[in-house]
Amino acid sequence: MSNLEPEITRDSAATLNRTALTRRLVARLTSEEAVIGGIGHTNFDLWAAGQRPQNFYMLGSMGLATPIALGVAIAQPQRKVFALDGDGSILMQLGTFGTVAATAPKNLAIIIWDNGAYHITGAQKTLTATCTDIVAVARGAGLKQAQWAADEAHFDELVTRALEGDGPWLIAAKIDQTKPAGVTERDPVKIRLNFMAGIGTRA
Ligand SMILES: Cc1ncc(C[n+]2csc(CCOP(=O)(O)OP(=O)(O)O)c2C)c(N)n1
Repeated sequence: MSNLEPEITRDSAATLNRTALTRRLVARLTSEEAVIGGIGHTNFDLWAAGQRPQNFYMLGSMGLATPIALGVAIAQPQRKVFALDGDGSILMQLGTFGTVAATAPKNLAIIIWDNGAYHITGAQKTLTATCTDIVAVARGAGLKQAQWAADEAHFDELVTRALEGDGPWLIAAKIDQTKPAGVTERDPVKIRLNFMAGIGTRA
């Protein structure tokens, strides 16, 4: 991160679209990077962006994408790992930021889709819609390479840094409340077995 870069805040960041950004991210993955999709809309869009054996789709529990991704990143340090999560979900697991910072896996990137709402359960407002800045929280927890995406091009730039440079990284994107482009097939056993095969822990 350059010191000359203008500081981007949640307020100054453009409002982007999760479906579009997820597709942009997935299109960049050429080295069997693992992607852990958090509950709900986040993993629905990951599913809709094209299923990959290295994708894990978390069903049911909020805030577990990052802890799962951390485990994968530690177990397989040669593999880049992305965790995708909604703001409501990560707000339930803020301790995770400190754990990631303390563990400091170079191969881990966390992406937070911040729509300021628990959208899937009725768009109740989350704290980020009022006062909480996820990037500031992450930095305070020790994740120094945490940044808002100013716009789509900047999101791509931050993904490039995560793919090419040493992490841990956190990219926060302010997003709109458009519904996701698909729905994940609800078969947890199949998801687990596919993922294990995808990351080479099962034949
Ligand atoms: C521990 C727990 N509490 C509540 C729920 C119900 N629930 C499922 S998804 C969700 C909202 C998720 O919000 P966010 O992560 O911001 O994603 P969005 O729906 O906005 O895409 C809630 C409250 C749950 N699954 N698990």
